[in-house]
Amino acid sequence: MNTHTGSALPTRHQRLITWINEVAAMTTPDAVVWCDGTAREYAAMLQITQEAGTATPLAKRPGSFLFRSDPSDVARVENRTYIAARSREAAGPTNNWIDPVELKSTMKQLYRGCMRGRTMYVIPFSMGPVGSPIAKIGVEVTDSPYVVANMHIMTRVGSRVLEVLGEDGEFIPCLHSVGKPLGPGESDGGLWPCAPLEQKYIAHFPEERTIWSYGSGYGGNALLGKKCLALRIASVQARDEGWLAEHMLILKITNPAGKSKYVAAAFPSACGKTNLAMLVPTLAGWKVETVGDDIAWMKFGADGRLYAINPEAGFFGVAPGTSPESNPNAMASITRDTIFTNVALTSDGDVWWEGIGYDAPGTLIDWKGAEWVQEGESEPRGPAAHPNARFTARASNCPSMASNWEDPAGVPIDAILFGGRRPSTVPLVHQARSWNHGVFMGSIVGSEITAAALDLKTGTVRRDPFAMLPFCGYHMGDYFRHWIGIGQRTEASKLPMVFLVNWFRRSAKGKFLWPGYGENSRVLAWIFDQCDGVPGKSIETPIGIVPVPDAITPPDGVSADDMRELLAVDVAGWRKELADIEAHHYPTFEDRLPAELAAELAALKQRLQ
Ligand code: GTP
Ligand code: SPV
Ligand code: MN
Repeated sequence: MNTHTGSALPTRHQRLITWINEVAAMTTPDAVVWCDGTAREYAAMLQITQEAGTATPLAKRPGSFLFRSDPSDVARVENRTYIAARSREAAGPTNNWIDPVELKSTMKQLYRGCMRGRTMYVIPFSMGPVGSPIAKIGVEVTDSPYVVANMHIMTRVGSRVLEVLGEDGEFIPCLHSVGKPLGPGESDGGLWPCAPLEQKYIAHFPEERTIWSYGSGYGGNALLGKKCLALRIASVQARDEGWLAEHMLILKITNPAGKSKYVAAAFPSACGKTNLAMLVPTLAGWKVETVGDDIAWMKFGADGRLYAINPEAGFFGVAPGTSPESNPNAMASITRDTIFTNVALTSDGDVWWEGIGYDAPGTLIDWKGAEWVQEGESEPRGPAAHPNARFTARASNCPSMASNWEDPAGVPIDAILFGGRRPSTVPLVHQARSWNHGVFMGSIVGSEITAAALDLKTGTVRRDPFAMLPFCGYHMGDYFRHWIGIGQRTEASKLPMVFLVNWFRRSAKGKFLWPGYGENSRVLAWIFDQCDGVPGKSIETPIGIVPVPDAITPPDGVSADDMRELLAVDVAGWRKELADIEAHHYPTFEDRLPAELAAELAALKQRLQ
């Protein structure tokens, strides 16, 4: 660490220094610290937060800490997230828009003096391996030591980034404040600092490639390399430069013969990316390894294929539902050096959450800091862990990482999966007939809303095209067009095959028909063979290519009837689906909806007659 006042600056990048000075003049912190990314600095952040009473060390997990956020600051806030492009049209119908000049003036008033009583940290970070040609550099300014520690895990932070930046390299300025200035002698009193909802702004200025975030300390609102830079800003750059920045996991799958393929999959928030990326196959002889669990940047290689890299260095994973049974690799990743947020605390200094695989050991402290016991309570109480409770863990601690996960050249993608939580209509798996049909599939994805966004009603199905609804930095109709265009830039045989999957079909009684998790390897194996053109495994149907009845062996507990239901083409359901897309979804994009997608919709309607 390097204090602004004491020693020399760690950079001679004049634009960066000028920006930092401007921000400091506006926000008036007590001190400015340039982060160097060292283990010592990480330890110092945890020391500071421990002393402030916001971090609790976990006796059972070395180097690990629990944070409890303010109950109002537990997830992304989509209706406070803005794409402040110069024109409303550029942000499109699916993004919140404010005129950038107006938004800056509003936010500058909030930023004025907002770091009083706090230290301002300057975090130079790289998305992607430091110095690699595909990596992007950001500099996050924040008044939250929690954010500094999380950025250490999620990105590559430190002096090496400044070296690469040199004296005039490109960087994306990311300004963040929790929005809670302190008066003289005032402290946070052990509470998580943040601003009230109506003062929260997660703002993106796509033409300037700048991010301003105010008022929240949580996840994607505050760790600005993730959704803000690597998706919202990067999607704009990707559009301009002919590549893809996507809300996708990346996995490597190896069949019993030792042949490997790479799969990228876009599912909406809290719909199974981390779990699929770390899957332990139940199918004998198959192996899955992890490249990334949330974000993929895909570019064409010299051979005309799409290559993907994971720009992150860690996981910000959903805790509830994570157990040794469902995701042993995640459980192994979080045994040490992990930051837990909004999980429950046990009396012996361990963590607990709903779905961890065993009963709560005695009385817990729940995510709100209150005593909590699992049973025998007369008063109804909420869950011990918030449904969007998260762990922040280093990828390097995850046993399933592929040996080449940091290869700057990326990995060649054989298959792209789309999916979401659909209780009905959408079968377990079906394959697109062509690239454009695959883009159509991505564009119509619907999913039940989860707890990953604070301000939405969980459980209701909404359209979440490409799982990018909250993350696309420009007009979604143009984004669809960009995807169509990607398919025209190379030979069809070099494009990934596209599939739509659904692990979340429910029976009439409301139970999941498919056990999911490791059993999803059965579906991955079918996808693998489809990519290899193995004959006899599939048939054409009106909605696309589906497995023949015996191509996927049902796992234990799934009857032949269940299997038929999982793979059936529900003609009546699809007609309703298409009517909804035609009446409510596609009209949203007006004249920016690519003709190719309107044609796919018409052709599918025709096939379902
Ligand atoms: P974000 O980090 O928000 O982008 O989420 P994600 O897409 O990585 O989702 P994640 O893998 O963390 O899963 C979210 C929730 O879905 C967890 O509670 C999981 O236990 C549950 N889940 C994941 N995979 C499956 C599955 O195959 N079947 C079922 N029924 N639940 C699953
Ligand atoms: C998501 O919501 O898709 C996440 C969590 O991955 S956050 O980082 O908060 O965006
Ligand atoms: Mn995500």
